[in-house]
Amino acid sequence: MSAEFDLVIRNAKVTTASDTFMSDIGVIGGRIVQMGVRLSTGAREIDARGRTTTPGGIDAHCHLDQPIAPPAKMSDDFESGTRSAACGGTTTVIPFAAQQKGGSLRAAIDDYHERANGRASVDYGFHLIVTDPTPEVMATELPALIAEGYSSFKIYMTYDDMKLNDGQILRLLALARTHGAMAMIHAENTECIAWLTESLLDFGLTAPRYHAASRPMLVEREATHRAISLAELVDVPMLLVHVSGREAVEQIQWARARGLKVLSETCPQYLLLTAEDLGIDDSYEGAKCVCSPPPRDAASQQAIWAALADGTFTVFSSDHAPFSFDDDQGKKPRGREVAFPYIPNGIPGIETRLPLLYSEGVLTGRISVNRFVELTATNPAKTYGLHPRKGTIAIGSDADLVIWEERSVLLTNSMLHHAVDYTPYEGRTLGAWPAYTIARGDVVWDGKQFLAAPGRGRFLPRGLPTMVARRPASGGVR
Ligand code: DUC
Ligand code: ZN
Ligand code: ZN
Repeated sequence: MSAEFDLVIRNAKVTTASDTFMSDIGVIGGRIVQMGVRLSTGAREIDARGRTTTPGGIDAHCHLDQPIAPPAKMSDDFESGTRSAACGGTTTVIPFAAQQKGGSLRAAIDDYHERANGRASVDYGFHLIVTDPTPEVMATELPALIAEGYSSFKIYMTYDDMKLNDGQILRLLALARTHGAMAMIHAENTECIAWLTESLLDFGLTAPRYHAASRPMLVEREATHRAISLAELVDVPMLLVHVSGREAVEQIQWARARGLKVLSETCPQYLLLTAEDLGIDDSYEGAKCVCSPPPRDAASQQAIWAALADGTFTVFSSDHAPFSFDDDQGKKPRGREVAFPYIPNGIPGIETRLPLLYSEGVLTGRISVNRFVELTATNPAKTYGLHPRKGTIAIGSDADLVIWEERSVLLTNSMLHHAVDYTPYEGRTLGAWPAYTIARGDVVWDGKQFLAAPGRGRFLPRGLPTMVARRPASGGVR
């Protein structure tokens, strides 16, 4: 008798954002077609043995093979980056196609498709980064790209080659409102950073640890408040990315208390690292943890944990920005130890995001396993127009699943699958790792080996965000 299903997962403790229950999961053609007990046979069967089974993770903020100014170059392309994602339980990634100043958004998208096509092993969508909102971009390109499935774009308030002024941001927020897109904002006050950087360099303070001193919490707090105010003026939901500290959290909670639809994201580095990881002396090792915003202090870590637990944060992403340490295209540009403003910003984390949060959040009782699912899969899917195809375990959804093994794991870079030469979490003991990662019904990680071929991942044109209700747009700016 031939099997009814391509794959049956038996005895799964199915865990969604709202429920936990025992079930078998039947998969045909990469989709979940049946759930219940004692399902009929599958061509392949996996016994989950009562282990927690969550939706595959969605990493809605990661950088892969993103072109940047030489000599820096990202270590991970779509092949190594999505391999690493799969081995850590992530089955969908949404990296960024960045417009070059003077270039078109369409050119950025075309270039990025070329980089991903044939290389990705898990499904992927693209956010846009708008760096040059020309009349053509605003009137034609961006509305067309939103309709084609690029339904979110990032706005930078800092970085010389990316930053937009308040007027440009207002116009982009109005465009997001009209077309139903999600604006993502990197909130740091660029003038404060420039002045502090200049002052530190004038005093000869160049070590990696001064990166944190050049971007104190106030810098993020001010820009967060300004971004909230601009979105309030336009009356549009928006999402603040990589929120790092207590003062930014307070701004978000203040906005929510006023009824504003402010969504927010945080990342593992703000739970687990502090500014001290950038160095307590002038050692260059601290370059490994140079990212923006920088990790803060213990009080901020507590505030970020509390905001993860109480519902303040919407999504939990890696902000994987893969620059190797001992590499002249990475943290040592042209082979040199450089002053902090010249260290490429970002840390790796696409593979460790889910195991770290499961271990440090769920297993310690700081968050429930259902909240874990909400933050890492369901809310990212709703926020970026992928739900219910992605982000949940339900009949009709893609069979993107993680079966968790709760066991002690000593984390070392040698066990990871990215192309970066370090992890900032080297030597930590975790309490869980995926026993299986299943992507559209394919076992891509079996707890020991990566099993997918480059190119199995498909591009995902995304719908409009459904995370928050919106007022119908009344023809643009009010
Ligand atoms: N900060 C960003 O805004 N993006 C990439 C990495 C980083 O540190
Ligand atoms: Zn950013
Ligand atoms: Zn980023």
